[in-house]
Amino acid sequence: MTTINADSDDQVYEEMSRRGAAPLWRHLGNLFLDEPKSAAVPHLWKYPELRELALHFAGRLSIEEAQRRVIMLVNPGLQDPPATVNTLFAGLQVLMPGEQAPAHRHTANAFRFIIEGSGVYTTVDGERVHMNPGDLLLTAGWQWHDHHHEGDDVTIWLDGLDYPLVNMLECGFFELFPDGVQAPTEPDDISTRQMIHGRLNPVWMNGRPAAGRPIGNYPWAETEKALASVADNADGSAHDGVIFEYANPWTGGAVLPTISCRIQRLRPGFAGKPRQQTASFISHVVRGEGTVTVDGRDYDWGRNDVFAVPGWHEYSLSNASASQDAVIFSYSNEPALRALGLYREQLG
Ligand code: GTQ
Ligand code: FE2
Repeated sequence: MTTINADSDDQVYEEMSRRGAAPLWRHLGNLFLDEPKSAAVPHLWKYPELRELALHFAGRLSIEEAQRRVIMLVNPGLQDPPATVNTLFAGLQVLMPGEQAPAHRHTANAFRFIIEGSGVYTTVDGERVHMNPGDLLLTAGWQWHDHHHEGDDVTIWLDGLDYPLVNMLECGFFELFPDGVQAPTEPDDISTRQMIHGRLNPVWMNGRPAAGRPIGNYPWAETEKALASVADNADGSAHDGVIFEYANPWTGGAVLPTISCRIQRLRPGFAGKPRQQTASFISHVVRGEGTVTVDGRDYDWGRNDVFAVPGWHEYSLSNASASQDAVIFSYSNEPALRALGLYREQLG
């Protein structure tokens, strides 16, 4: 039995630490904040700068060596381990004609939003899913996937993953596919062709393929049709303009358990009201130019740029153009927060 000197608190604090204990009264302020304080900071990445870096390595780093040639978008406040916002990652992946990235799977959920290129597909659990600019492709956690480029142009897409959350939860698993490349076992693009109608779900498909990812690709043509069809007769949200969430056709909810993907149109002259939310999000500009104002600071974005807004920062979006729409793709961790009862927002 150890004895401690009851006359000296300092010695007792040291002994407390040796015994694997700590005084809550010295930690309260850090452990129970009045409100969230993000380690991540708001940040804007300019596409031309990232593209130049990506193409440099496309010319001299083989896909065999790189496995996946991805330029990570690292938040200045989240460098170790690197992440883009607290629970989410963004990267720009380059695939050159003739290349294929080895088949693998991971528990992290992933998607790709295509920026440029054609003639590319990803085989997802045996289904070849073709992609074109503006398409949203899903790879839910633990689905096998390998990328193939059979076209002639440089392909670049935005990767979104939730590995920062998965790793924080210490639930990360990764596996290489035994033969390197999956042989197709399903008709090409079958999940998209059967499921994209949204209001007409094929009953016999219920539960297959993996219920987590019923649609392989949300094609840009469908997305653009939705944006165009409400263009002139809906005001949308005062904060976000006309905004749609990509939906899982069976549940009507977010496309991945931890990630909500959205597309929004800011009309010419749109000036969004400010809001803040516990969810963190990352946005990719499909077209147009505008500004996101975060905590009073302006970040001016243009085509293909990416910006990150960590949770609980007040932000607003605007499109200063008098004639051009702005269209933005974004993804957030809102479903994860909602599932845990932690989603809050404050509307300005
Ligand atoms: O394309 O499978 O950006 O596994 C990071 C991890 C992309 C991918 C990333 C990945 C992938
Ligand atoms: Fe992957």
